[in-house]
Amino acid sequence: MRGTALITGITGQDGAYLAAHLLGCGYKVFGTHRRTSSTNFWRLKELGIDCHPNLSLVEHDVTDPGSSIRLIERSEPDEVYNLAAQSFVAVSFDQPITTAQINALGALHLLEAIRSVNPGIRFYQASSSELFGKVQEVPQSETTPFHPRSPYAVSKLFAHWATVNYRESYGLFAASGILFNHESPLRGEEFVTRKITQGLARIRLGQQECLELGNLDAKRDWGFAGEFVEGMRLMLTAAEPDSFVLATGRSETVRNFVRLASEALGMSLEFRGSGLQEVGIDTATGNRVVRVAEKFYRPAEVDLLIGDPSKAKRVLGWEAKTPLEELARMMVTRDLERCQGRTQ
Ligand code: NDP
Ligand code: GDR
Repeated sequence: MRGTALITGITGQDGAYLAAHLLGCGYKVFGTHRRTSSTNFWRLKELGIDCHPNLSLVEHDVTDPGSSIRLIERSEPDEVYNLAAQSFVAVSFDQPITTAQINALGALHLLEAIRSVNPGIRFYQASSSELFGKVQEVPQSETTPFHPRSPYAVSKLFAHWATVNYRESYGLFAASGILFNHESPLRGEEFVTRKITQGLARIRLGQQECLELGNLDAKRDWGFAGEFVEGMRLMLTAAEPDSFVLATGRSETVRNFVRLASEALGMSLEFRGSGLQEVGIDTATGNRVVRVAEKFYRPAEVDLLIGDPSKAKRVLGWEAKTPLEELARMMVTRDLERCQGRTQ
C-alpha cells in the first residue's frame, strides 16, 4: 500500500482521473462528494472504479469548517488533494460569493484542519492558469505576475496564496498546481471543448441543428486531463513543496478547436463573417452549424493563455504528451457513442 489519499471533488473530471491514477499506484483513496438528491458517480463508473475495494466515498462540503476537521481526523490521509470547486468561470460572475466560499474559504478550511489535526499531511491545491488573467507575459510561468479577470480567478488567487502562506508560515508540505485547461471525454458539458464535441456529434447525427458559442477568438492551452492528474501526485511526492505550472505549451483559438473536432468527425467547416455575425458553415451541406451568441460572452475575458511547463519537466519529470488533435478525436468519438446510445 502506497499510503492514503483524500480527494475533495471526486465526482468531477479531475477527481475521477486522479482517483483512478492513485488506485492504480496502490493508494487507499477517500473521495468526497456533496450531499445531493441524486448521486453523481457517472465518471467513476466510466473509469470502472466506482466499486473499487480501496475506494471509500464520504459526504463532505468544503464550505463547512467543522466537517473538514472531522474528515481529516476520520480518513487519516497522508496526502490531501483539494479539487473541490465551483469551477465554471462564467457562473462565477453570477455567483461570486458562493464561488468564494467554496474556492477560497474551502481551501482555507482544509489547510486549517491539516494544521490542527496533523501538520505532516501533504496538501495539493488546484490552482489555475486563470490566475494570470490579463496577458502580462507570453508564455506564462511560475514567475509571471497574476491579474485575475473573474470572481473565480480571484477566489483561486486567495487559495493559491493561502497555500503558499501555510507552507511558509507553518512549514506545511503545501503544493500549488497552476494548471492550464485540461479536457477529456469526462469534461463537464458546459465547458467549451465538451460543448463543442457534444454539439458537433449531435449535429453529425442529425440530433441538433446548430451550436451556439461565445468568443471564438479566445486562445487556450488545452491538454489531456488524464496526464495532468499524474503531475498532481508528482508534486506531492517531490522532495520539496512548491508551485508548478502544468501546460502543453501550445495555444489555439476556440475556433480552431471547432475545426479540429469537426475534422475528427469527417466534417469540414468554413468560418465566414466576424464578431457576432460570424458563422461556421458545413461545406458538405451548406448548413450554418455554428453561430455566435452574445449571451456566451463574459464581462471580462482572458484572451490568451499559453503555459511554460519547463519547471515541471525539470523538477518533476512531467510533460504533456497528447496532441490536441488526438484529444479532440478522443472527445468526439466518445460523444458520438453517447449520442448513439452506446455506453462502451
Ligand atoms: P469539476 O467542475 O469537474 O469538479 C469540481 C468538483 O468540486 C465536483 O466534484 C463538485 O461536486 C465539487 N464541489 C463543488 N462544490 C463543492 C463543495 N461546496 N464542497 C465539496 N465539493 C464541491 O472540475 P475539474 O475536475 O475540471 O477541476 C478540478 C479542480 O481543478 C477545480 O478546483 C478547478 O477549479 C481546478 N482547475 C481545473 C482545470 C481544468 O482545466 N479542468 C484547470 C485549472 C484548475 P459536484 O459533482 O457535487 O458538483
Ligand atoms: P475556462 O474554460 O473559462 O478557460 O476555465 P471554458 O471552457 O469555460 O472557456 C474557455 C474559453 O472559451 C470561450 N468560449 C466559451 N466558453 C464556454 N464555456 N461556452 C461557450 O459557449 C464559449 N464560447 C467561447 C470562453 O469565453 C473562454 O475564453 C476552465 C475551467 O476548467 C476552470 O475551472 C479552470 O481553472 C480553467 O479552465 C483553467
